[in-house]
Order: sequence, then structure tokens, then C-alpha cells
Amino acid sequence: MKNKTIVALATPHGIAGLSVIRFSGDEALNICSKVFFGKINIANAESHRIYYGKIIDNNELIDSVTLSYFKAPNSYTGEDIVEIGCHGGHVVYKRIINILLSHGAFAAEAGEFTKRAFINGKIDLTQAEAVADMIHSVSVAGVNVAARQLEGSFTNKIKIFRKMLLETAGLIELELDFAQEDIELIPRDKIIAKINETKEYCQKLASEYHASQILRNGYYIAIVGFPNSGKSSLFNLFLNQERAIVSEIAGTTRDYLKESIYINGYAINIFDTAGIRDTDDTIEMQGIKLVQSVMQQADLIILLNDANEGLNNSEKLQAELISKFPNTELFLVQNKTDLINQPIDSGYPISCKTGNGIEVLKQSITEIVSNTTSTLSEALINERHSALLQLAANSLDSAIDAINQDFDNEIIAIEIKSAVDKLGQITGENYSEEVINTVFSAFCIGK
Ligand SMILES: Nc1nc2c(ncn2[C@@H]2O[C@H](COP(=O)(O)OP(=O)(O)OP(=O)(O)O)[C@@H](O)[C@H]2O)c(=O)[nH]1
Ligand SMILES: [Mg+2]
Repeated sequence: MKNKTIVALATPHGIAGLSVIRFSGDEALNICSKVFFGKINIANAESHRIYYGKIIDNNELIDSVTLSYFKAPNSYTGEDIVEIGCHGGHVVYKRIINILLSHGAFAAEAGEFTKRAFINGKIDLTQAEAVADMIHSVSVAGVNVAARQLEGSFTNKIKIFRKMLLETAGLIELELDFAQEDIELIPRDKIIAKINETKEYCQKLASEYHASQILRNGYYIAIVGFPNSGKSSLFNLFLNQERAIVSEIAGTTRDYLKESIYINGYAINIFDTAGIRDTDDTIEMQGIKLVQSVMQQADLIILLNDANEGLNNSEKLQAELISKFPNTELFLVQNKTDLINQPIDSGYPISCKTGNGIEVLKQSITEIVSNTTSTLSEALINERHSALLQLAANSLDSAIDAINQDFDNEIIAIEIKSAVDKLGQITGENYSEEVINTVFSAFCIGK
């Protein structure tokens, strides 16, 4: 069956110098030839060339445009692709797309271009996901990993392990043929070592989901502490802007505030929160409840203590936070050091008033983000990968158990093949329509 020819805007909506409209499908050139007028009849266009001409519809000049043609299979989707570069803005691209739709093109669904690239074998599933991550990542490090994933770093590694497991399963099955003779084609300890290697790789990658999320979406920092400790002052200092209200009245901040910034190139989402204390004020109480939910999503809690109230003033709160959020990093920061003369032997001494100590604090934040994410190299692990990798590791664990307990070769082979199947689902070698639809629905239209 012929694929529908799809069309969508590939660039963002809005004011810009240019917009790019993308087409994919057998009819792309044919449809264009009805409305594009240049030096040649565009139906005879050569692949990988750019043409200049006018879009004219019903004798009305719509725009002067460029038209690029990529003949199947040498295109992003593997189908005929035409890209029209027109003037930017809100109106021009819409007019052109509407004209193309009226001549037989269909509006593309979210991710449909990349989905076609996958179905036509131009890229596999992890590469398609890398495309989305390239577009959505907020950090340079995230884009770098996605670029390697797009090149196939993750896929290739998975393929190597998949092949090794398939060979191992094959040898184990082959032994079945010699069951009477009691032949061992490869020693059991060698098989276990091979399976273990893959299992550890799967577990390591599965555990990289959290670090991958940080590179995709940024690192989450919550500034918390007693009222008046200077949380909003610190928030403003990070932002370099008077964003939050600062006052000497305790209980100034009620709702939390969230902003996104870069610290030494790392993308950070930073929250200013209501001061924690016992209060009868119902609005303030709600604000304090929200602090809990902010801390729940945080990668790092900055507990800001007013050093002028005593260096140990937040000790009890610190102990509470550590027991409540044992997996969250916590920095104790001593603020208002401009007001005290004694040496400070705990936490990070700073003064929001003078700016002292802020650079050291920023440096430590940078180090902690960098350490959390530095292990990532091959892939930005998403929830789908992580779940499949964990299932593969579990099957391999069962395979090792089966070997150790001298189970039948058939059972060992079944467990290994189950892991092979999970790895195949990651790259999309075996996939279901449902998975594909979920993966591509997260894309934007035009990608
Ligand atoms: N001397 C001195 N005063 C500071 C410093 N940081 C903040 N302050 C003052 O402390 C008071 C409280 O500051 P905020 O930033 O509003 O404190 P907060 O923790 O956000 O307070 P709430 O929102 O009420 O919980 C203000 O009067 C600030 O000017 C500092 O480093 N030195
Ligand atoms: Mg405040």
C-alpha cells in the first residue's frame, strides 16, 4: 500500500526569518508541482538540490520560497522528502500548508516523520528516542550523549550483548543434541562469566535513568529552612535578579517559586520555599506542606541556616530531613556570616548580603551535578529502557541460578532468550504497535 504523503511545519510557530515546511511520501513532488513555479518543472527535480521559485495558488502569489528535494531512499524518512523554506511569521506557512493539504497532502501526526524513518529501517528505536532527546534536552551534556546515541553507540553495544547471548543460548541448545553423550560444549563457568558481564551492563545502564533525567530536564534544587534565614535572598542571588520578595518579616514566602538557570553550564531548576515553622496561619501552613512536595522532587536540598541565630540552630531540622529524604543530597549552608565573627566549622558559610561564599557553593553544586551525570556516555536512559534492562538482568539472574542448580539446558536457554527478547525490544528489533505509538506520541509535530 502506498503511504500517505504527509506535511507539517518543521520549525517553531511564530516570528522568525524563515519557516521550513516538510513533506514526506510518494506524492510530495507531484503535489508541489501544482503550486511551485520556478525555472524548471519541479516534477523533474534532481535529488539533493535546492530550487528557487514561487508558490502560486489560484493566480495569487503566496510567497517566494526555496525547495529542497531528497529522493527515496536517501532521505530522513527513507521516502521522497521535499522541504519548502518560506518566510517566517504566523501567516505564510499556514497558507502554504493549507494549499498543500487541498492538493492531496495529509497533516502529519506527532513524530510521524521519525516513525517512518524507523519503519523504513533508517534508524532504530533508541536512535529515534535520541532525536527527541536532542530536541528536548536542556543541557549541553544531555545533547552530547543524545548525539552519540543517535550515531548508534547504545544500539551497537546492545547488539553485541544480544549476539553474545544468542550464541550462548545456541551452544546450550546444541548440547541437547548430545544429551546422551553428556558433552559440555563450553564450560559452565565460562557461560556464567559471559552472562554476568551482560547482566552487570544491563543493571548499570538501568541505574542511569535518574542521571539521564538530570541531563534531559535539569538538576532540581530546593532551598529550605526556617523563616527569615534568607532563602529568598539566596534564590535571587542565584538568579541575579530580584525575583522573590525579601523582607525582615518572618513568613514572607508562601507559595513556592521555581526558576531555571545555568550554573557553570549545568541546567538547574531552583525552588524558593516557605520557611518551615509551627504556625496557626492557614495559608502559611499550606505553603509549608508544599515544601514537602518540592523536597520530594529535589536532587539537592539546600538547608539554609541563619548563622546569626546560632550555627546549630537548624540541627534538628537537618536530622529530620536526612531521615525523611535519605537519598537526596543535602548541603547545610550558613547564611548571614557578615553578622558574626566566630569561625564557622560546619556547612558552607555564605552571606547573601555581601555575596561571600556564593562562588564556593556554586562550585560544589557543579561538582555534585557533574559527578552524578559523568558516568553517562552511551545513552540517555528513559523509563522504557530502564524497565526492559531490569527485566533482561532478572532473566539473566534466573539463567545463572538455573546453571548453578544444574537445571536442564532447555530451561537455561529459555531464560537467556527471554533476556535477548528484552534487549531486542530496546532497539526495536522486535516491537509492538502499542510501544511504537507510545514512543512517537511523545514527539512534536513536524519531527
Ligand atoms: N545581614 C544579612 N541579612 C540578610 C542576609 N540574607 C538575608 N538577609 C535579610 O534577612 C531577612 C530575611 O530574608 P529573606 O530572604 O526574605 O528570608 P526568607 O528565608 O526567604 O524568609 P521567609 O520567606 O519569610 O521564610 C531580610 O531582611 C534580608 O535582607 C545576609 O546574608 N546578611
Ligand atoms: Mg522567602
